[in-house]
Amino acid sequence: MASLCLIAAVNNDVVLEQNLASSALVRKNPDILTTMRNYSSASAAYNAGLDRTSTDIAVFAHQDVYLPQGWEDALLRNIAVIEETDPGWGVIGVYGVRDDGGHAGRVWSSGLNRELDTGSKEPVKASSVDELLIVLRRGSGLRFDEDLPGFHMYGTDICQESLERGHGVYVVNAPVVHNSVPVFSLAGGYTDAYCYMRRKWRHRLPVKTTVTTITPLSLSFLYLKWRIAGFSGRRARLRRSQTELMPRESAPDIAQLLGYE
Ligand SMILES: [Mn+2]
Repeated sequence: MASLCLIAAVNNDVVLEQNLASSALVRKNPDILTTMRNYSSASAAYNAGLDRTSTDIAVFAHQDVYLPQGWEDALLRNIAVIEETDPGWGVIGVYGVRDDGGHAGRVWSSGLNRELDTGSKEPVKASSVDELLIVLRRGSGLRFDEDLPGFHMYGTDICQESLERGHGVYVVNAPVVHNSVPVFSLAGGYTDAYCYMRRKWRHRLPVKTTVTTITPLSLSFLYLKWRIAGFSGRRARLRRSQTELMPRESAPDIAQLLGYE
């Protein structure tokens, strides 16, 4: 029955149960979800997940992502459209960066407290996808780079790997709820990943992610560090005021409100 599998790196069971595990797809078929715990990096967790599963389509999702009812049908329809022209595709996301640098996709972000929707209905060629959800075609032979430390930028990295090997990267219209919880900090780990990526993809710079642009200049790296410091502080203040001011909606309620299911 299952033509796809779901793989998630988990460090918070409450977040998992309230989001990814409460998706209809998982409730109907709990075996579809493989959870990876206690890995030192997202890449290590995801490769181990790949080795534990066998479906051609592997979906790597954050524990704080809720898949609306019928989401898998929307994904499979989009894959069929992509395969009409590109049967050798490598990576698909639900939100990402287009070749021209603009964003593409549709997702509810609880962290930003708004819906991101660029309005594209058809699959869009992309240069990077957001880590919230990454679809991999196993037949492409792609794997996550275990030399990339921590829990950041692995989506951008595997997209560069895919493009370098001639496998297309796309963003599709299959909206999800990203009930973002600050589980992994944007501090230390982020700059390590940034430096690794800048070294590894020297010949492809600048590389755009949905959060920042990886550039060759050290000045921009200092700027990023400064931005992240400010960003984390602002986020923490915002989150405090948000949690004080409004009750947190449940993921299924948000999906219903937005017409995702
Ligand atoms: Mn997340």
